Amino acid sequence: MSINSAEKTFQNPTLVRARHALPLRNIFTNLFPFILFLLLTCANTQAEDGSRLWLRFDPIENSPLLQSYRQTVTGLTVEGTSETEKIIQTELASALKNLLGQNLSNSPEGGKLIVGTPESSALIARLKLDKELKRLGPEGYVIRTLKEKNKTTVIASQSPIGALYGTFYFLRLLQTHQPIEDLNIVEKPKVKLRVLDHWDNLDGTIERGYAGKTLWNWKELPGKVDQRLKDYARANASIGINGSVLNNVNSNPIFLTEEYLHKIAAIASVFRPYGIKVYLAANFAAPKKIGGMTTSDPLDPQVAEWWKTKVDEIYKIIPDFGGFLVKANSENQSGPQDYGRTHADGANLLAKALQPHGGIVMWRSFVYNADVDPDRINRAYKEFKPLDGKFLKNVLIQSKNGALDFQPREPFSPLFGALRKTPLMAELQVTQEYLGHSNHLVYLGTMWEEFFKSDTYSKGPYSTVARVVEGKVFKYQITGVAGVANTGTDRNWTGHLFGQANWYAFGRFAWNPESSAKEVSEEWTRMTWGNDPQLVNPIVGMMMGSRETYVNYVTPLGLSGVFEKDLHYAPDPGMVDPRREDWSAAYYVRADEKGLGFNRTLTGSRNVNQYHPPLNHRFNGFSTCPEKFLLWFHHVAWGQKMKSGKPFWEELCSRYDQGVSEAGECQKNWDLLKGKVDGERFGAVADKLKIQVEDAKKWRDKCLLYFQTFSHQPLPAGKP
Ligand code: GCV
Repeated sequence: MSINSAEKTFQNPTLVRARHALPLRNIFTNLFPFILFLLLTCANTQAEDGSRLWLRFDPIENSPLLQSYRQTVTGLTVEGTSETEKIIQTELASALKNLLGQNLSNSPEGGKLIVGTPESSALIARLKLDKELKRLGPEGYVIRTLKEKNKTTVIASQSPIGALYGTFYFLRLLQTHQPIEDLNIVEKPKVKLRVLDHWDNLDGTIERGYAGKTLWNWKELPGKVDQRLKDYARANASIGINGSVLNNVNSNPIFLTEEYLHKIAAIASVFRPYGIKVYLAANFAAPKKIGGMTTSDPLDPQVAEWWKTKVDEIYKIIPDFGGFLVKANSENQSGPQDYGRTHADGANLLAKALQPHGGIVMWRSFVYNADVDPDRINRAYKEFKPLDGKFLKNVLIQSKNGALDFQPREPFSPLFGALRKTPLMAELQVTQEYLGHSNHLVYLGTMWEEFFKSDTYSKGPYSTVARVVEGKVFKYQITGVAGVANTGTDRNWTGHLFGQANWYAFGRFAWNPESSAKEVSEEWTRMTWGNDPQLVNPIVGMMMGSRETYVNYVTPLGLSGVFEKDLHYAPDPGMVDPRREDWSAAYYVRADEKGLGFNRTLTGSRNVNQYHPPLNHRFNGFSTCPEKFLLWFHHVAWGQKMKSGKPFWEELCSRYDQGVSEAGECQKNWDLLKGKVDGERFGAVADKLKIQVEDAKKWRDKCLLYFQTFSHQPLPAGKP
């Protein structure tokens, strides 16, 4: 029941006057505070389904902080009439009303918070920020307190999109209770393309999606556009994401037909004012499949003509179309190799068609044809390294963070640092295919920080993956970070409420790959759960440890590939897939009487040699290889003495155990927050943690019992 309808019931004159006038009035007076309390709690709880994400803007309690915010923001001037500038106006006015309880309508002159561009705002033009703003580019911005102008705060950018990004930054300061009275913030993204890849299918399902169905309602589009698309675009803009690939890389060519292009155009027009371009995953066989041609050979002039005509048509319908993402010659997707051509031939075919329109190609390096090398993880490097420099300027090679497939822990793919003349774009997986789907609480910020901080040594020390991706090591002209999205139609968007943190962190890391996972988790926690240190500290603690905990009970010490067939949720370390050897868990785990792990040293598959010195030596040596990657690079004997002094078997058992007990700790820590967060969200997370703790035990028990059939060693006391 809402407060309003409750009031109406109490004030109903017939009810009050007719039979019980006096007694009722007394009861009402005595019980009023209690009833009001109940109603408020109820109203609050009902709203807490997680749908507001980190953009909650709950009122800041009366405090010196609130007073100082109110004094700093006494008026608002947002100039310009573009769609984006209108969004800035409504966003600011409504956020400030909610946060500060101030109604600040947009005043044309002299507000104490001024937002805009030199073009749209005479006030900003007068500040002569042009040079500085130009250096920051269209997406960069400054937020500055002008001392000489009565402490006015200015959010300025070259373009309205930059001003929108600056607006969300400013609001984040308020949401996270930071001081705002003396600001001098200068920001620009370190990466140009910050793209979410949706593996969404035509039938509404999402490959590896665990939060409901696709947000794109193909049946209703273009006539009806769901309001949630606007909410999605807004959330992305708030974290700087500027592109969405709408369909699965296992792609259906139907998305390239005129009928679908009009549907996509309708989505693009909702995304546009939020600075988001749409991209499509292109099916390489489209000329044959939908074009009525007899071949899709990239060197056939008629095929080239078909793509040119198709791309021209796309730009007529969607003038700011971003370009194509392509999965070719991988997992049954067709590609240039079907015609004896190279990946460069294929990518350049599309790049040529897109180039006059400013479009780009993101060509995936996720290939692992068995005839290239017996070790799956050697294959992509072997295929792409010789092609370096053979791609057109508007092509990026998009590589997953690791050489295998989004495992809970992998060393960085050796392709990072191997391509000097071709921009390498990082592909991260936000959806938790191998990380407990939407059941396990695993914060991925720490995984991405580890990845981006890894030194590739490709141009001497300090050639980190982050700097490679940012184009600083090899001076790439265009740069990008992609993330496989975890969004869907679930009310809370991501299935698990903590999955939202991964969406948020993806945006922050794509904007700045040198971000700190801890800072990002703290920002998100404050905005999502509240600023009380009694909430922030334990939640950040849970998040920061969560990925290591998961690694411990799933793939400790550098294990990989231990998952059940197809679903990739539960353990099945002995699984042999009759379809392909390299889809089998047993292929990766390599358990035998001697020990466990994949020998990729110089006596094995020689994968270590794909890394620059000194990493190749470091990974090759047993004592120099970091323990977290041990089983990735080495086949380790059961009795091998480990750094802890324990034999390997005991160490392995204790890592699994540690994972289980850490998952239990996480659950206990959450339980301590009961009553400190709203009941609905508390319960939703508690339910998921229950599943996680049970799953952790299953992982430990199933894996250790399987490994024991080879090690023939006893399990630690108290184990299955
Ligand atoms: C979209 C893995 C996943 C597939 C995915 C593929 C890819 O194999 O299991 O679902 O396909 O990676 O990234 O192309």
